[in-house]
Amino acid sequence: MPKIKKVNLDIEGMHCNSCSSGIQLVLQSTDGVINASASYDTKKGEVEFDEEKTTLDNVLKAIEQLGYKATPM
Ligand SMILES: [Cu+2]
Repeated sequence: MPKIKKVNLDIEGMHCNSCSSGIQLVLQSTDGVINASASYDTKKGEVEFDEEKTTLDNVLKAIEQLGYKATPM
């Protein structure tokens, strides 16, 4: 049974719309992530993931590897 968790994020370091789409694409292709969105306008994101397959820490690290800083709200 998947254990779905939804987390809102504050994302620092985005400077245009391609930053937010890049984050979105990488998160969506991350194993265990069901749905992800990021917005340059609001500097926020939302990620839905399966806790059986990944962790919030992994999601935050994936964003960090792209050069941004995400903080759960
Ligand atoms: Cu950018």
